[in-house]
Amino acid sequence: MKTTVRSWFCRICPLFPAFIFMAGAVAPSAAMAQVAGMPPAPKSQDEKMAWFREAKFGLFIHWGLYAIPAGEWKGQRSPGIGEWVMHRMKIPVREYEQLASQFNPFKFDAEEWVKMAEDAGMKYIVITSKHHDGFAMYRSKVSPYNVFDATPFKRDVLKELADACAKRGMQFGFYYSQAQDWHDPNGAGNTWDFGPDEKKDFDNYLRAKAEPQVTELLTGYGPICLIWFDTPRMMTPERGKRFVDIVHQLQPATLIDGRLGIQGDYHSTGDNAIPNLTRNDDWETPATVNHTWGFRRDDEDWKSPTEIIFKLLDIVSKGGNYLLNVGPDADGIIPQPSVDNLRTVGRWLKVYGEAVYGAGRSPFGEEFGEFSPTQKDRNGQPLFLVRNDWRCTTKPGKLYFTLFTIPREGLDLPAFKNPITKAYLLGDREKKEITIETINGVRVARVPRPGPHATSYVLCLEIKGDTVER
Ligand code: FHN
Repeated sequence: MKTTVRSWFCRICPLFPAFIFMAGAVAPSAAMAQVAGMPPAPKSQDEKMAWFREAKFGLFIHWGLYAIPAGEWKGQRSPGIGEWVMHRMKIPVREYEQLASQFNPFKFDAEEWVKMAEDAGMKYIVITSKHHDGFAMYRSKVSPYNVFDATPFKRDVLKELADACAKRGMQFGFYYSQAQDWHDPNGAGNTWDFGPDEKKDFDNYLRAKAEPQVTELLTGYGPICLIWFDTPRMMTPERGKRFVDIVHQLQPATLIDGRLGIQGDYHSTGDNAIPNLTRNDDWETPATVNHTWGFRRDDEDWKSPTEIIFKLLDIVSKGGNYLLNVGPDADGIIPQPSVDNLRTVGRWLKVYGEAVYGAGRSPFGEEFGEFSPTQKDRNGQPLFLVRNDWRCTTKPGKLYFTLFTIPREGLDLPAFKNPITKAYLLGDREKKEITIETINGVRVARVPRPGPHATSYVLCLEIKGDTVER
């Protein structure tokens, strides 16, 4: 007969409940000090955000026990996103936690994952340290329900990734589900085992598990570039502030995303949601490379490299970052089609990355499209008619037009007053001058296709003056 993680742990550790209680001992206190060797407190919000504004493109990884059922439970297809299988199928904790005894991803290679992100041109990695199912993907002293203590794998996945990231100079951050925890009787979300959320002692869960685990994550894994909290159910400002205090005290340079339930360092959009127009704050779109976050065996609808490049430029030109997810399988393999597509994007970025990394918003806006005066979207709001011919990003004295359709008759440049001093294609070593003609007051760039297979490429205009005058 299979044993549950909890019963197994109770057998080898009869003091289990006391152990959980004592876990509070690692909860942060007022006396908690910044961890030695961590980056110093930034002097300003601009300094704090600098790496994020430069990075633009990050890798999200959803990995956990849910990679084993991979979208199916007892022969039945579980609809929706893979990591929600426990919730969708109302799997009792006692059954779900047995997955831990099967988790043995012998093909997991932290260096290979980090190298893949690097090849894709991604500048930071954010991985699920604990998703809603409550299972920690690292060696946690707070709860034995973790990848080291509860699986035959017995390796600290996050430590291996943290080391590989440190070695390769990759920024590393954690996703942490602070509110939903379907394994904990007082965590939000599991109503089938533990009854309605309103009746739970949510603060007990926060103090005994979530806060101490976030403390562990910020003390044992080197500098953490950001913490990605999610689904802030039952998170009051007071509860949110307790997490902010932990982060600020332990690693003041660590960013907090926009889903804690209290103001973070930047805005997180909805899943896969790209705003129609420019936003002036710091923001990030979390997005899937197919339709799920955690691995599903039946989801092979991969976004093409061209789609990914368009979304990346769309986001950067509106002032945001693109956090693109992969869902490794139960062996520790990132599905090959997603790897192939991401590497193709990386090859594109090797040539055209100047238009992306550290690039500023479009000074125009008309290229995004416009609201239809008559048509409505499915929410009854005016329909936004998207244009996708080109996107524009900027650096002082430079405009980058990434073109997604090849205008045979030349690209009509949007109106701006600055004289153009140089025009060339990025990636052209000779910087061959592109002809700009003025026709009826419109400047037209005669852009040649740089190669027979080019689907998107970048026209760089050097202009007089650092900023665009319209
Ligand atoms: O419920 C989660 C979901 O599983 C996934 O982690 C995404 C990523 O943005 N966040 C929540 C839904 O918005």
